[in-house]
Amino acid sequence: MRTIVKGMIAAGMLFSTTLHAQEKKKVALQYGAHQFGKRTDEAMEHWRSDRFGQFIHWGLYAIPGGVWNGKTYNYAAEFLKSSAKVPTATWDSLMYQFNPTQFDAKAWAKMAKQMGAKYMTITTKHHEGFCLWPSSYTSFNVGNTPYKKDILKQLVEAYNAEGIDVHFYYSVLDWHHPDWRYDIKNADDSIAFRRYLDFAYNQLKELATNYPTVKCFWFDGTWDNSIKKNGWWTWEVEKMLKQVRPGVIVNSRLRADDFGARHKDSNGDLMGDYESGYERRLPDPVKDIQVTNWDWEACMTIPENQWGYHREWNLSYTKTPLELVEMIVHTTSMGGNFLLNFGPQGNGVIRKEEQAIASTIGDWMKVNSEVIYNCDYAGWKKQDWGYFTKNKATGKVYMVVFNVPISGILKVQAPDDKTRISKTYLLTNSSQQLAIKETTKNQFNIYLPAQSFKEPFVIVLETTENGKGGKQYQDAKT
Ligand code: FHN
Repeated sequence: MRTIVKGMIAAGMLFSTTLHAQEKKKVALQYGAHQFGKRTDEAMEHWRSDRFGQFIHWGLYAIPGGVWNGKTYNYAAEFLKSSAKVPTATWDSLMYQFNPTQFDAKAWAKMAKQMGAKYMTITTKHHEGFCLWPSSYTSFNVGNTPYKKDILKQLVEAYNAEGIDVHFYYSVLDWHHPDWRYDIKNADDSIAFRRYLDFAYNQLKELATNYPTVKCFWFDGTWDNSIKKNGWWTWEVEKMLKQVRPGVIVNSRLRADDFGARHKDSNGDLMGDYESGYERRLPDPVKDIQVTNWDWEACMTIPENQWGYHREWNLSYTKTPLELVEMIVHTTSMGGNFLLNFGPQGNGVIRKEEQAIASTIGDWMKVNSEVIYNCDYAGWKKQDWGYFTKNKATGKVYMVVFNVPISGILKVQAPDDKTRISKTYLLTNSSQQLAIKETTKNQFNIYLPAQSFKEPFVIVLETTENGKGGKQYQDAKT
């Protein structure tokens, strides 16, 4: 008994020392995370239930489309100014060629709707600094081009009319603005950059004020030392946006803390409302389940690394519609949102290759989107045939099958002893139930009907929570 008590005291001491050490490790921060865990308000629930969005990169870079003075640059088309070393004044004069007479915001919105996108994120200003709205804070904006009209307003109206939310991408990095600095090395930098921060703050306030249906601000270009040394500003911006537009959502890329830590503060807590660091990559569906501790979004290009329009479509491998569908499902299965990018041409038309991809994705979504919207990580062990998702409202679990085993048997493992499968059927034919057999502790075989499947398909699992599974099975003693 005495030994147990001694052990307990020792364990207690160890626990309190560890706790103390952990407490001590927390750094006091003024500009770190201001909320812990997922936001649970209606606006965030809505964002989370959308799951699939369309990203649009459109700016002056769409005019040269990756080609400068007859030379094709393989790097991202929106970086052409930098890769072709174009002087700022020369690049900026592209605005006098900006006249996308074939731009039809309604056609873009219809395409997004058919594809199944629930929100659209538009580059209001990319690194080149050109603004798609008539900003009062710079003349480098669409109002001073031959086109003149407010692109942003047309997009917001057209997408909202289709029931699609609009999110604003904003690059803090600005190649056009004379006060932008990559680092603060002296007092002059400090003064100039302070002017830049005021400018960007004012533009963001202008966007939040003038486009009241905006649902999210998607920051980019915040990785330089200049911003890392001004974490206070990133917090001021987040606060201001939320004051002007209560409920508005802000991605993690905006923020830097007191010590320049980005995305996650110096204590490891996420800043902003969701993690937006997944760019052109998805989490590993087996190892990275912990990402579900906070909201997240992955953004993806169709070519390897082109966001803006590039004249050459085949510079790199371009993903197929089914690869992209798999990414949408994979992302939902891990509790994230998926943002798929499009780069419209300088004339305002979305290239035919992207239209075709969107249309094929939309065809699949039309039949199967029930496994995406309002769905989440299901808690079932990942299997080689595909992904599980779970509808948050109905509790239905979906198996989205991408790889059909030659045996025709899909293996599944219930997450616990209580969960039992009561019914399985194809999403496209609920009257056709599939045979199920429990094979060992909490593991089941599901038998596919003898038919060939031409595209990823869905099996619905209805479950009960009153099982007492597993008692009759014994693990081997080896
Ligand atoms: O440099 C940009 C790039 O052009 C594109 O906008 C992507 C989208 O996430 N963000 C930056 C790189 O992280």
